[in-house]
Amino acid sequence: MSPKKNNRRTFLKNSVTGTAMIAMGVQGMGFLLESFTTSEKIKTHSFNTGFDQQPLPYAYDALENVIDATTMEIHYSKHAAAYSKNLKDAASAEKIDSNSTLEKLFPEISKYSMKLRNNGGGHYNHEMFWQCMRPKINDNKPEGNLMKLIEKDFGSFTDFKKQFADAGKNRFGSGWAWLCKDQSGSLKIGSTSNQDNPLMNIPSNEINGFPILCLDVWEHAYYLKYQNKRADYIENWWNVVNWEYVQKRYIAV
Ligand code: MN3
Repeated sequence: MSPKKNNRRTFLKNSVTGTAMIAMGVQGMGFLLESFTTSEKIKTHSFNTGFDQQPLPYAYDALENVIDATTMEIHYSKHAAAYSKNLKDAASAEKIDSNSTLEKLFPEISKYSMKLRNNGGGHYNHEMFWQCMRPKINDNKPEGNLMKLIEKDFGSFTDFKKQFADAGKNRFGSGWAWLCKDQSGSLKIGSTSNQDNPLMNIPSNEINGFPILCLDVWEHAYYLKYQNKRADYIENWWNVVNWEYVQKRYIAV
């Protein structure tokens, strides 16, 4: 068995254990969380994602000069809203508890329909994507421990940005670029196609782990302002990354 396959199996096995722990309830289980691996903690962290859209954390025009207001409005109120609605339809048809979370479903998503996979991913990825951004800040970059981790795993912040941007640029067709935390706490970069994400148990996934930063590289995310120039969109996007949020996600798992 290849190391990659082995990692995936370990990830899935641990995810199932984590689900069982959730069923027991999180209250008063702090002493047990200490021994959790990353994927097990995913089930208990504070970023659990339900099926409804949360309010956009800023106005449609808050990211202007990087992402225009019209793109934001269509993206949030049409594209992302449709994923949420279709996810709820699929969950209802497949008799999934409406109080369940996507973090519980993704490690076993392959046993459900493509409608649930596409719309579950579409909803989760966008809910995370909105939080990963904030109004533009000059000289925007991570601080403290997160910057140290990035420098340890990628050499420098510049090298990290290049590798992440390449993941987005080289994703053929529609998909997402990701920065993930793996079970050892290391950072990894990869991309997924369509609305798949690194929490899903999909054999074709090139990256598994807990996502802490994501970038939508579907054309609907940038075409009005950037047309075919995906690289320019990514280059500009660094100015609006919410590094505090990324760090919170890293700490949560
Ligand atoms: Mn999108």
